[in-house]
Parts: sequence; C-alpha cells; structure tokens
Amino acid sequence: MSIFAKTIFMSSYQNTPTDYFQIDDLLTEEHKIIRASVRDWVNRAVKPIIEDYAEKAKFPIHLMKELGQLGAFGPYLPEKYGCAGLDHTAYGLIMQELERGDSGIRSAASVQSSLVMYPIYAFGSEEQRLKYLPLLAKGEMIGCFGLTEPNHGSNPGGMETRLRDAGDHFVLNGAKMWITNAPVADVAVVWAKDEDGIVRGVLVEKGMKGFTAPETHGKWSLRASMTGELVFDDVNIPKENILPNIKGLKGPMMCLNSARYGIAWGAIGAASDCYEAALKYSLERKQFNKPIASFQLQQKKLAEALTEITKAQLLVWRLGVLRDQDNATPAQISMAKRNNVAMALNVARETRQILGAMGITGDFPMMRHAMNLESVITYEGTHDVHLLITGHDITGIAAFA
Ligand code: TGC
Ligand code: FAD
Repeated sequence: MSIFAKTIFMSSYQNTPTDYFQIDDLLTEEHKIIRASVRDWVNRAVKPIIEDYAEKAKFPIHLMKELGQLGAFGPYLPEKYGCAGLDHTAYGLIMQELERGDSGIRSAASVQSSLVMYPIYAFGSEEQRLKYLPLLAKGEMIGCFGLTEPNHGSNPGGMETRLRDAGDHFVLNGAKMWITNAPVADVAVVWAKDEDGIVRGVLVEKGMKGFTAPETHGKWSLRASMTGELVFDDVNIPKENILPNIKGLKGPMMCLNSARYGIAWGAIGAASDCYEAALKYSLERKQFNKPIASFQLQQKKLAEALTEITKAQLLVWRLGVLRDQDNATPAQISMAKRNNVAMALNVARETRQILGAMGITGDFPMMRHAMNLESVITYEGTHDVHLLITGHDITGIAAFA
C-alpha cells in the first residue's frame, strides 16, 4: 500500500470507536474527554512510529515524558503527589487507548503506574512518596518491578532473592528476570525474602554498587518494549529504601491486581484496533467482483470479533465500577484479564486472516498486536494460572501444587 493510501486508511479507521452496546452512555463526560485525548495522542505520537520501533526492537523511550505530560502515569493516585486523582474507569480507558497503539506502550504505563508508583504510594513512607512519585508521574524517572526470577515465574512465593540485615543497611543478593524497562529504570521495586523468609519490598536505585540490569534480546513479542534482568551482587541498600508498610507475598500481589485490571482494559484497545482495520479493509478489498465483506465467512469473523469485544467491554466497565467501590476481588480481576487477553489474541489472529497476505505486513497492526499479545497472555500471571485462580475461588481448593 502506498504511503498516501496508508495515511488515508489509518486516519479514517482510527476515529471510529467500536461501541456496539452504547457503553459510552455509562461513561462520564470526563471519561470521554480523557479517552479522546489519549486516543488523539496515540494517533499522533505512537501510530506513525511504532512499526519501525517494533521492527528494530527498540523502545521509544522519548515517549515516557510525553506519557507523563498526558497524565498516564499513576492517574488514580492523589494530586498531592503530582498525579491526576482520577477513578479506576479513567485508568482503564487510558490503558485501552495506549494498547490500541501498542501493548509495549501500555506495558510501560502499567509498570510505571501499578507496579512502581502504586506500591510506593500504598506501602511507602511519606518521604519515599514525596521523593519518587512526582518524578515518576512526569516520566522524568522510570521505574521497574522485579518479582519473577529465573527459577520462579508462576510461583513467586518460591523466590530466592535475599535481603540480609547488616545493622545500618541491608544487603541484597539474587536475580530477577523478564523485567519490563529494567535496563532503563532509575528505580526498581524489588521483592526479596528477609532472614525470616518474609517477602519485603525494597527500592533499588540505578548506580548502586553491585546492581546491574542487562537487556534481554531475541524477543519476537513486545519488541517495542525493553525487557531485562536485575542482578544483585551484595548490593548495600540503605534502610530508608525498604517499603515499611507491607510484609508478605500479598504486597506484590496487590500491585498485580492493579496492573492486571489495566491489562483487562488494554486488551480491548488492541482488539478494537484490529477489528476496525479489518472491517474497513473488508469493505474496500474486492475479490470475485465483490467486497470481501459480502462473503459470509468474512462476516462471521467480523461479527464474532465485535461480539467478543462488546462482552469484554461490559466486563471491564462493571469491574471498574466495583474497583471504584473498592469491591473488586482479585479473582474477578483474574477472570477479566484472562478472558480479555485471550479474546484480543483471537481477534488479532482472525482479523489478520481477513486481510490475506496484507495481514502479515507491518502496513496493518494485526501481526504486531498478535505477537505482542503472546507476552500479555503470559505475563502478570499466565492464562492457565488465572484459570486456576478462578477454580480456587469457586471451589475453595487450590490446584496450583
Ligand atoms: P497464596 O498462598 O495463594 O497467597 C500468598 C499470600 O498472597 C495473598 N494473595 C493476594 N493478595 C492480594 N491480591 C492477590 N491477587 C493475591 N493473591 C494471593 C494471599 O492472600 C496470601 O496472603 P497471606 O497474608 O495469607 O500470606 O500464594 P501461592 O504461593 O499459592 O501462589 C498463588 C498464585 C499462583 C495465584 C500467585 O502467586 C500468582 O498469581 N502467580 C502468577 C505470578 C505473576 O502473576 N507474576 C507476575 C510478575 S510481574 C509481571 O508479569 C509484570 S509484566 C509487566 C508489563 O510489562 O506490563
Ligand atoms: P512458568 O511459571 O515456568 O510456567 C510455564 C508454563 O507452566 C505456563 O504455561 C504456566 O501456565 C504453566 N504452569 C505453571 N505453574 C502451573 C500450575 N501450577 N498448574 C498448571 N500449569 C502451570 N515479571 C516481573 O516480575 N516484572 C516484569 O516487569 C515482567 N515483565 C515481563 C515482560 C515480558 C515481555 C514477559 C514475557 C514476562 C514478564 N515478566 C515480568 C515475567 C512474567 O510474569 C512471567 O513470565 C510469568 O509470570 C510466567 O512465568 P514463567 O515465564 O517463569 O513461566
């Protein structure tokens, strides 16, 4: 497709939101304004560059400050710390629009907001909040979250990273793996066991002696996001860097509740981007002298995609209301994350087929979204682990081990 044709195509389909059940009626004017402003930014700042960054496996780090200006970091945290003080539905809508651009951009915002700013806010001292949150909110500081280890992914409770009390400081040893933004992070929220085997959270800063964060290469998924390791070799951690107000695995798990919630919304953005592009293409592309949209088999793919997107939209809308009432359970969040990510991956694969050969190119977003969603269905708890969380919730029997 020529650059000109591509530009016309992209600009027209990107402005047609998918809302088959008038879910917009359930949103406030503020929600709609926030969604429109993030969508507009994604169309201007992300869409034109993202294929190139994904192809080169580069993270568009210059977008971090723009995301900060947009208010995409910690939007549900208080204004006192430089955040927007919005509700959780607004947070979800922001994640949805960012993932319409690329899962890697939504990932950067998820990690910064839910996995770095949230624990500092919820479990940190007032000094820690004032030191880190305003800079993280502006994107002037980048954070990452270290839970997964080489030997412990789905089972973080088995972590081997250790925090030893050495009198006037702690000493940290161990390694974390698959950490989004690790190589570019100024601060890492790291989970480690103390000498009593209790999980604690510590703030590890770039430049601390014995701390390195090498980049992980060779990913065919989430290529526009940076992933790396966190390696701790006798790192001296000042006592004031421990998160004082949390002990136990529930600390990192509470952060995951917030991030998984955002992903449940984000996946709808990726799915809608694919659906909207495929609908437009199917109306324009002719075979056998007819638009391919006139063939029943292509209509089936489009109709099923729209049905699944609509169900997912209703699920997260309700989850947002529950979350704003502080009533959403972790198991409800797991169900929404699992359902919506699997839905988006399926929509990406099916809509890609509607485009035939064009669907495998970077001229259209399906292939990139599908590859990205292979990570999204794995991180923040795999598809299978979330099923087991639902099974545990409804039977009372944990089937993890
Ligand atoms: P279990 O014995 O069930 O629980 C241990 C303690 O944790 C509490 N808990 C939770 N609290 C709040 N919210 C939740 N969702 C919670 N889940 C568990 C639980 O109540 C208990 O508390 P306490 O006080 O009684 O001790 O734990 P388990 O060891 O049996 O493991 C359960 C399991 C498998 C469900 C859980 O560990 C799990 O979800 N595993 C998946 C791991 C995971 O999601 N890792 C994500 C890493 S971060 C990431 O992927 C970032 S991607 C970023 C991006 O780019 O977007
Ligand atoms: P494993 O736990 O080894 O699982 C392998 C397979 O076994 C999976 O299919 C799983 O479902 C299955 N399985 C495991 N246990 C059970 C069971 N009890 N019953 C049935 N099946 C089971 N982590 C962080 O801490 N911070 C980050 O920022 C971060 N970013 C990431 C970015 C990317 C791009 C990726 C891919 C991962 C990231 N992760 C991060 C790690 C992610 O959370 C883990 O990959 C995930 O939790 C799964 O762990 P694992 O890869 O070790 O798989």
